[in-house]
Amino acid sequence: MTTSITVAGMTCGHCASSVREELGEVPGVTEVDVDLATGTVTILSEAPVADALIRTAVEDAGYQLAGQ
Ligand code: 9UX
Repeated sequence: MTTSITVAGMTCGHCASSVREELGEVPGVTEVDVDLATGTVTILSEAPVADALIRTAVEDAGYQLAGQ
């Protein structure tokens, strides 16, 4: 399935890589696509991934979900 989130504060390619790596380690996630210009992050997974796991991964990478 596909989950779209918006991540605030990513300004460079390294930011995008950090977010991609952390989210990629969440169980069940198969692919992560980051659009640096818009902050849109698309997560592909075998099954629904809990919101809390996504939020924690984003925060572990050093960023926040937009609006939080
Ligand atoms: Mo470079 Mo992106 O410090 O935060 S990794 S702008």
